[in-house]
Amino acid sequence: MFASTFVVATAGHVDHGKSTLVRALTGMEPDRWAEERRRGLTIDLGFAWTELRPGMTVAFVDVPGHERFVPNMLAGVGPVPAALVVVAADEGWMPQSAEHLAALHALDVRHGLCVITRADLADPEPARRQALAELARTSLGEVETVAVSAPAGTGLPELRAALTRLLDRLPEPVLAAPVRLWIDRSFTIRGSGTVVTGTLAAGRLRVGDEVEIASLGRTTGIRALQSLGQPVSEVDAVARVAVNLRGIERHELRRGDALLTPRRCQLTAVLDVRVHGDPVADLPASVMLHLGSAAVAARVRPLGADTARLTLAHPLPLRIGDRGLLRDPGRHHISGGCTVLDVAPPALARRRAAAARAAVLAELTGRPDEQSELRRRRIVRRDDLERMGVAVSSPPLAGDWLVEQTELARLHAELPRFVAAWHRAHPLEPGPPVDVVRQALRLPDRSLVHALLAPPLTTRAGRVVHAGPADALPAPVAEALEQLQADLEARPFAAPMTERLVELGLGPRELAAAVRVGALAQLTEGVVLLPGSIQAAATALAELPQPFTVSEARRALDTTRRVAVPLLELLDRKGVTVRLPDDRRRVRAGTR
Ligand SMILES: Nc1nc2c(ncn2[C@@H]2O[C@H](COP(=O)(O)OP(=O)(O)OP(=O)(O)O)[C@@H](O)[C@H]2O)c(=O)[nH]1
Ligand SMILES: [Mg+2]
Repeated sequence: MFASTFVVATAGHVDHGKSTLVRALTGMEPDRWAEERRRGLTIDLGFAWTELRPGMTVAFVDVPGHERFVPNMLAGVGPVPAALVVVAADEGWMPQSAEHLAALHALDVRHGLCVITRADLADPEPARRQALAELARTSLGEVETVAVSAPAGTGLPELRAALTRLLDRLPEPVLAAPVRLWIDRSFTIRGSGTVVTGTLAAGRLRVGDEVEIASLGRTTGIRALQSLGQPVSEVDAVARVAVNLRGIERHELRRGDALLTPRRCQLTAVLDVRVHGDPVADLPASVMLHLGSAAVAARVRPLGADTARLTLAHPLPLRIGDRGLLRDPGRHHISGGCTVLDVAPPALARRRAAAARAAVLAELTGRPDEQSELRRRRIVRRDDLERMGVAVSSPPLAGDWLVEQTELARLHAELPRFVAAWHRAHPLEPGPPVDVVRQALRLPDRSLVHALLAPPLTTRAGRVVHAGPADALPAPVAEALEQLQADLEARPFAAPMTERLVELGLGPRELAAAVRVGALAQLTEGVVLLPGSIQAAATALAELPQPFTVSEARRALDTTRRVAVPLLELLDRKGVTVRLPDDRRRVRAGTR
């Protein structure tokens, strides 16, 4: 058995016996305030519980039926996945029965029971028939019904049995999930400080855990925990919990705030939703969004036929797939439910952006899906996706950066193309700085450039370069090449003489290897230069008055005919220079 407690909210018209029923089932008083008991009217949420069988407890969140207290009712049912719809036998289906059912439907509550109360005052059958017909049209669908009489105690054993069957069908909580505890009450206990209560729907809380307070963006420690009136050191979902927090004043927290596993939930004031219920075009420009135990004013910007952007008066900790309710408080009208599609949507700057956005939203399901999010976001941090409620399984490319597959293929192709183009534009530099590559590929982080590099590209001294041939050659050859590089620093076109090559241990085999990996450019037998020198020669020759003779070229390059003649012939073959009938040459336009 996964969890020992389940939470069920009551619902129904004022005075239909919700609190009386909870009292009869639990022996506890759900009307906590003296004023409630004096007036015989529930004003705020009440909490009570009873063990149905060993190891299975049901906790009730008892809500007020009076239409003035609908916001309190919504805070009660918001975080709870099951409902007990209460209808009095002697009054039958009433306006608040309908409004409460509309709220449950908007919130997509799928598990419930229908209880016909006050069965001692009238035949329960007509009320039962009507209630069942109303419920059948909603997310609750077909439910069991039980008729009870609180004073006589009739029907209570049957109700306990029906509740047991209901709880057996409820989905099991995910204990590994991050905590988001919607606060429904906060109070102070002398000597202990601030205590908040709520329904823990998923995850686990322990004394000593750090929790983030959504509205404050601040973390604090859990000093003590209670569940169902008992002190506990840890508590698993599903549970009613009271959390004693360190260093928090009572006025800093209120209903609608939330305790979170730190850094695991996205706080957002802008979200895109799918609306279920009234057409989006009929929504008022400003509504109340009820979600969890929170109620926050929201501006509505219609996007598609059933999608809209909501801008909240203050941010809430939200995830993809969260279900909320939209209400027009002026008209006392529940407009419908809404499913959160995106908690980090792009800004809509231009008019056309809204239409494009509507097309994107039309495809979204509200089920957090890694591949769908990756496709739209291309590159995203794993933490950010997880904060939105997405379970991530693909490995990050670098750090915690995830890159979508086709985007990855595009980047792998684009990076060498960019580096090659950059080389053409900057022939004398070893390669583009990493940050230049990052910007050109529109990557959010330099670590991604490093991760995208594949041989022969690598980084050296903060630049993307072709893997140095020195990396691929035997150590003695690589060392000899480094010395050669030093020799040629001052006079890059003074090719080493045979004696120097012998001295460096660069025989024909070593030279051939160096040429093969591109570490040396061979002009002719035994005449080698560094590979960059060919491009440098072209650049230098282009600066001469055109056309020029071999001697003029030799002087410009500060070298001898042994090098100048084969070098010019190589440039002729590459099409960099053109040899004229009088043996002079000119640099072809456009090759600089
Ligand atoms: N005869 C009879 N009276 C009942 C029964 N259940 C409730 N009542 C009476 O109905 C009245 C309203 O009961 P409550 O339990 O306060 O109703 P409620 O639904 O909690 O009302 P709100 O919370 O204000 O919406 C009280 O006077 C109860 O004594 C019942 O089974 N039989
Ligand atoms: Mg009541």
